[in-house]
Amino acid sequence: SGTDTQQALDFTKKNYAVPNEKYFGIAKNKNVIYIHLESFQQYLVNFKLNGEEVTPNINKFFKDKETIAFDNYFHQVGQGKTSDAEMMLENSLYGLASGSAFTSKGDNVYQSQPAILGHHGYDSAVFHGNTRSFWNRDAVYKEFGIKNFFDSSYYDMNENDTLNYGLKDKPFFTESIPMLETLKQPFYAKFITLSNHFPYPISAEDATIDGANSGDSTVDGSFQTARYLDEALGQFMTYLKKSGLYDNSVIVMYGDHYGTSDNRSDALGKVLGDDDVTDFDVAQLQRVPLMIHVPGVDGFVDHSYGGQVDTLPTVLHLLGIDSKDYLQFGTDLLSTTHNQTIPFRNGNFVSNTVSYIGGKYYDQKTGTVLTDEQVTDEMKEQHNYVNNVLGFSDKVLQQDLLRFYTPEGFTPTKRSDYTYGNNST
Ligand code: GP9
Ligand code: MN
Repeated sequence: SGTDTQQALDFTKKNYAVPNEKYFGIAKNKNVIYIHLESFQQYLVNFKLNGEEVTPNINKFFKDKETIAFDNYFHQVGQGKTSDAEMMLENSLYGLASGSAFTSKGDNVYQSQPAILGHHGYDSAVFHGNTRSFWNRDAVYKEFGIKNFFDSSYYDMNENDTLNYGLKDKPFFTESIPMLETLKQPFYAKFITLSNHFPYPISAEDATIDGANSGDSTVDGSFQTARYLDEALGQFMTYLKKSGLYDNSVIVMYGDHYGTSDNRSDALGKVLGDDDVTDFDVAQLQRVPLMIHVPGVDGFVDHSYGGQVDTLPTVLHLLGIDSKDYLQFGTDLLSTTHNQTIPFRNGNFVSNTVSYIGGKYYDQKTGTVLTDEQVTDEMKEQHNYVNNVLGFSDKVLQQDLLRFYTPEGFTPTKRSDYTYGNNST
């Protein structure tokens, strides 16, 4: 109801973090390019396998003099995996406790990034080499205000160029370029990669490095598919630089979620040199990359704790759009009052001082379990915040609360304005 909406709004208003003056609006009117790194975790960044970097191009982007990179940024997905990551990045709302909100809440009202940017004169497109109905994207993207959805019907899906969930990343980027060039600037564009996905199959021809040696073929192969993704990206980066888009766009690269599930952590631990992967370690492994390239900015590695829900307010503020009037649960990572308590979807959390995992509090620096006496009021407050924020976010999705609130200057998205799919072939 309207009252529930007001309570959720009051909660987000109280949590709102004011933009950092140093960064607010420095990327005004620039294009925004998101690159969704499938199943890509932070441990891959700068990781060497057999003495060689696995992802040299991503490492280069991480260190770029104009990149603000985060090394304590966590995925927060639940069962909705990729779709949960997209939900969080486009709306700064959490996914649901079970299932995928894309599937069950695909008809809700949203005030998403592509629609917000649309009101600021942006064109928009998502590129993805799988069929558009996967994760119910063809329905929910319309509610998000995404003008163009280039799904597999726009690509050459020949046998050689496809594997696992769809188009391989190299032909994907190559074929996307002419479609990207049809967009009007400034644009929002999101590229959702596919090749680095469980169970990590790869052809002999595409495998340009040896796999790892843990004995778990999915863990071992994932280093080869990560390299393939990296090479595809390297080619795309070359294009972005040559075309001038690199200097005219905010480029956001992020990992969507874990690539290795908890029950394979021991195999992964073998490769990473950790022979006793504890519950605490598994939680720490949920770090994924977030790298934001901003033309002209003095780049650095930011060690603040953050999560996927924090991405949207951060990017909006870089573009000079205040998130204040939107119902968003994350806070700007670059704000001096950014909230560093990062909820996971199951109610666990991590933060710069303490982690809460499976009913136990851990000292974040040492990883040791805290005794009851050592658990401070502040930690309990963090725990409280986690329960509240997840509860409010669930209410927004379950009761479709954005129906009852329209931010000033925002026009509700109309599904009938959008048609997807290429019927010309
Ligand atoms: C499918 C792709 C994978 O189109 O985005 O989704 P996931 O299995 O990672 O949730
Ligand atoms: Mn995914």
